[in-house]
Parts: sequence; structure tokens; C-alpha cells
Amino acid sequence: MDAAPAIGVSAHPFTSLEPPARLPDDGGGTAVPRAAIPLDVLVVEDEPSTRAALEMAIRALGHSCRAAADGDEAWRMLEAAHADVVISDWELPGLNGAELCRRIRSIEDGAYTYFILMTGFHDRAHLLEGMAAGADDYQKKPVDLDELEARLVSAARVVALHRRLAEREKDLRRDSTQLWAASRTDPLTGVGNRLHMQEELASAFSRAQRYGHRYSLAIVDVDHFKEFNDGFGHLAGDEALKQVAGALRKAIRSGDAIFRYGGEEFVVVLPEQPLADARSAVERMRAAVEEYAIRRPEKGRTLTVSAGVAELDPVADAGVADWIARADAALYVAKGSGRNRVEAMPSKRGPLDA
Ligand code: GH3
Ligand code: MG
Ligand code: MG
Ligand code: MG
Repeated sequence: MDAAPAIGVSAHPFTSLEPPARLPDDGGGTAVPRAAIPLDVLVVEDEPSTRAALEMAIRALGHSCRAAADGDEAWRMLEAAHADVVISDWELPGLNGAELCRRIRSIEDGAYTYFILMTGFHDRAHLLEGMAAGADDYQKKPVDLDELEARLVSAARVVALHRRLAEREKDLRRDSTQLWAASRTDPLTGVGNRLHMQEELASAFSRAQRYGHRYSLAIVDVDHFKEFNDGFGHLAGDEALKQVAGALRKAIRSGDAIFRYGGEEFVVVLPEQPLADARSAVERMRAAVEEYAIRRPEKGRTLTVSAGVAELDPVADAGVADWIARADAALYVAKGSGRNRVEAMPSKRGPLDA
């Protein structure tokens, strides 16, 4: 087997200006082996002819290649664009190869840079230091092209592995975000579910206690919904629930939040709204559902909702349950007074000052 030419020190029989063994051929002929994964390579070499020859050889192997004449220039080029592989001389003006490698490792967050350190005979002693700085491999100078090709094959394998890991991490992160959202969403109506509601109410409670923020909540219950199901069937009932949720959602202000409490009941949380304001807001929601005019079984009637409103009292309420219980009591009054109406229940201490 013929030895491939070497690049890199003047002592070697091949001059550094000699072209690499296999040049790219534009005609798509047989001469050029294409890399399994084309890599973005950065060559860092201060000796111009060695640099040019390496660049040519790397391109001939099917990779793209940039070149820098010193460590600082290399760093600037890496800041401008990531490189899959850096092949760097040890001895360089400014940053040396190991320092460059250490700097790359210190900022690496996403894509991995495979680092090959080139060492001439006189700086072979620095090899361990370079590997300790984070280099993946080393390449003796003068550079033998077959050896370089083999090193880039290993580099491609490691780069591919890192890319796959990064992809998988991205997928996992996306999946877990989606799962997190799904676990807090009611699948029928698309509004927050009870778990989400509990988290929001608990955090509202602690914000009210700590910072004095005010919160009201409303329990909104569909009137005579059993009769609707009996008249039209459960599927139509589901559709009606979606429409009620949609009407409520359209009627709330930004900053308010709506959740499905269970069955045909929704909870609306209204931040920074004292009881009287919240009651007016919920009255608008009630009217919005009525205007939606979802037909009810008896002729001439449409689906309506009743609601009970309560403001959180961070002093008298021992917890979220007391707050909900007051809204529930108000809802009970609304149902008892003929439905399709909104009632509010003040705190035990009476109305809280605005
Ligand atoms: P009220 O005005 O007193 O609230 O009367 P109501 O009939 O709405 O109350 P009740 O608690 O007697 O019945 C609630 C009905 O809501 C019964 C139940 O089948 C129905 N329901 C609860 N969840 C769903 C759901 O997800 N889909 C459908 N289609 N119906 C549901
Ligand atoms: Mg040098
Ligand atoms: Mg109910
Ligand atoms: Mg009901």
C-alpha cells in the first residue's frame, strides 16, 4: 500500500505545498471518498503552507474547512460559527492549542466540538496537558493523510453521537413540556383541569397572605344539565360543555383564569378584583353564556349558568377550602333563587375594604 503524503514539517520528504493524495473531482468520479458525515472543520495552524495543505486535504475528504493562523483568530471564528472539529497546532502565537481547547470546553453548552491537537516532535511532551485540557485525540506532525482520515472518521462518529444525544434531549424536553401541559388541561374543554386549579389557588392564597394581593373566585355551574343530557344525549352534552367553556373563556379578562372544577362546573379566578367587581365580571360571563343561546330540551329555553362568587380573605380563611366553600354557598343561593343568576358571599368579617 502506498503511503499517503505527510504535511507539516519541513524535515519530511513531502513538502507542505504538495497537494493531498486525493483531490476533489468535480465530475463526481471515483477519486474522492465522501465522508459519512460531512464535518465543519476548523484548522488552526500558524505555518501558512501546512495550513493550506491541511485545508485542501480535509476538503478532499468531503468536509468543509475553515482555517485560522493563531489561537485568537480561531476563537473569533468559533464565536462566529460552531465547528464540529478543531484540528489545532500546539504551538501558536497568542493562545496555544491547549488554551484554545480549554476555552472551548468552558463555554460548551449545546453542540460538541471534537478537538484534535497536533503536536510536533518538540512539543510531544505537552500531549498529556492537551488531553487534560479536553482534547479528544492527537495527531502527530508531520501529518499523515491516512491517519488524518482515520481520525476524522472517529471524530464523525463522536460528533454524530453528540448530535443524536442533543436531538433526544430536545425531544425529551419537548415531550415533558407537552406532558406537563396535558396533565394540567381538561381534555374535553381545553381549559385548565382541577390539578391546575389547585396549584393556582394555592399560589394565589400564599400571594394574598404574603403580599396582600386580592383574589376573587367564581364557581360557575350549568343549570339543569342533567335534563339536557337526558333530552339530547351525552355527546350533545359534551358539545354543550365545550361551548359553555368557550363562552366563558371569551368573556374573561386577560389575567383571569378558568378551570374545569368537575362535571358541569367551572371555576374562574379573578386576580386583583374585590368582591363587587368580581361579581359584575361574572355577571357578564353569565350573560355571555345566555347570549350563546345553546338550545335546551324545552322549547323556547336556552342553556344558562348560575355562579357563586367569593373573595379570598387571607385573615379569616384558614385555607383555600374555606374560600371555595364560600363560593359554593353563594352558588347554592343562586340555584335556590331561580338559577341563571350570580350571587356573592362576603367573608365572615364582612366586606373587605377596597
Ligand atoms: P342544577 O341546575 O341544579 O345544577 O342541575 P343539574 O342537572 O345541572 O345538576 P346535577 O348535579 O343534577 O347534574 C349534573 C349533570 O351533569 C349530570 C351529569 O351527567 C352531567 N355531566 C357532568 N359531567 C359531564 C360531562 O362531562 N359530559 C356530559 N355530557 N355530562 C356531564
Ligand atoms: Mg505552530
Ligand atoms: Mg353541578
Ligand atoms: Mg348543574
